[in-house]
Amino acid sequence: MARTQSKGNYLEFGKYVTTETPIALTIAGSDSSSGAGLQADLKTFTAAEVYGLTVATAVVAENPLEVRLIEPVSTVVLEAQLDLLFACYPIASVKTGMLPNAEQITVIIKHLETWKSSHPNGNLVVDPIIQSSTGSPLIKPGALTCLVDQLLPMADLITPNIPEAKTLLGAETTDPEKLGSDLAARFDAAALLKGGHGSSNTTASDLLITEDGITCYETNRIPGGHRLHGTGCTLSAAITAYLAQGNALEDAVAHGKAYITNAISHAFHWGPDLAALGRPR
Ligand code: PXL
Repeated sequence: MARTQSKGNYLEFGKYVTTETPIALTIAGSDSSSGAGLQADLKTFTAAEVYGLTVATAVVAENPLEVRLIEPVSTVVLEAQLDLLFACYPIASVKTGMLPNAEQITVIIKHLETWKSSHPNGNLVVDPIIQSSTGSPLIKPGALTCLVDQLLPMADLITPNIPEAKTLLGAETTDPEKLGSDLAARFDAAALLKGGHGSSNTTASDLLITEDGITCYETNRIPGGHRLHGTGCTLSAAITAYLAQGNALEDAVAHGKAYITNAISHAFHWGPDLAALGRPR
């Protein structure tokens, strides 16, 4: 595919960005079923009244039952998207989701370093996606080291579920408090341990660990909620949106938790095995 020429001076263009609406960027895979990935992120940004930008890392052909095929985009395509968006928009917060390989992660880190140096208040939320809810790997095994050693130390907030936290730390424990504290200490970042995979049948607790301590966000478990895919992506995206609006981390997480609980309560059900997160009201 031919590349088009640059059409102008983007620094000049940036001067005319006058909107008050905060802008959030997701760097993630495309989920054809729109439950997870950048479709989930964009829907969430929009519902939270933030303007959402999307950089696609991969096309994932899937439905709620099966991941059939994954096509990572080339680093050339990735870099063109990142170049154009970072050059033009005043991005307040960035979320990363599915990052399929180390080459992509290296390119993304380069852009995030430049963004962070010019946006000291910008927030980077890293949702360390390792596999789909149907069990398909979404990152090459060799790229995990790059994610852990290079991207996670740049994050302001890391949002794993318990299995992801165990893999990132190479830990055996399933204790969310221990996993969260170890992540926060190792990466000098806040960690939100998402409780969807927790042991309780009645409550869903997410634990936020920061240098100020531990906050538990607990709601009643909504029957059938665990069958919806994209709940983790949606929670992290909601937090990213609320951070872009200028909320403090603890408040952004509280609003994000309310958002995902509401989206699960209003899930769409088309059949016994076919459901999706709904639109919060
Ligand atoms: O839910 C994890 C996830 C994230 N990103 C993409 C996905 C999935 C799950 O399938 O497809 C693109």
